[in-house]
Amino acid sequence: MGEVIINRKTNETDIQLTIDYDKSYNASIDTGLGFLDHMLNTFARYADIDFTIKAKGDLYVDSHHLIEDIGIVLGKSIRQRIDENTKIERFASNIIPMDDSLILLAVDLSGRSYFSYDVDIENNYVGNIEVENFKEFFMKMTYNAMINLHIKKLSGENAHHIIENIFKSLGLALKIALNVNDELLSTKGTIGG
Ligand SMILES: [Mn+2]
Repeated sequence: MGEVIINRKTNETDIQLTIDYDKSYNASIDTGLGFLDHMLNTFARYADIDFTIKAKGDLYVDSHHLIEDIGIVLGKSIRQRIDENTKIERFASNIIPMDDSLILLAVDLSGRSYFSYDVDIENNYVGNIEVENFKEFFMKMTYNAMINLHIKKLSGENAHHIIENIFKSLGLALKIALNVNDELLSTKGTIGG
């Protein structure tokens, strides 16, 4: 019922994602990138969803394609969930601290894509992953989910904390915004794509 399965295979990546939005937190995550596994687990924990992903990518190139494509697949999953449940809270925002980092995140599951990312991070790498790939992840997720997402770093220096805080904030916001309601919150009459 609440299960959404998205499989995507290209010459660069092979991803199988299953999310059950109606079940509580459970995670089985294997992307071949330790830090990304840690981030997806954080997201699943705070979104409070049952999250299973098995992904392989052309990591001999770098991690760009894999991270980008997981963003696409997660976005498609969110879109499918919204299309199947349009009577939802729709909006959520939070300001969450995590150690030195303070992140403002706001989301509107509107059916219209808009992505704003004001996050400067001094380090170029976190773990063995280029920091810039995470902007790509959130952008592709946003476009494929057809939602409005604003992410702004208010403060913070540690790259691990800043990025983990964003995944945590995103999970917390989506838990609220995807929450099934009894009315369609739109004067237009649709939040479909
Ligand atoms: Mn951590």
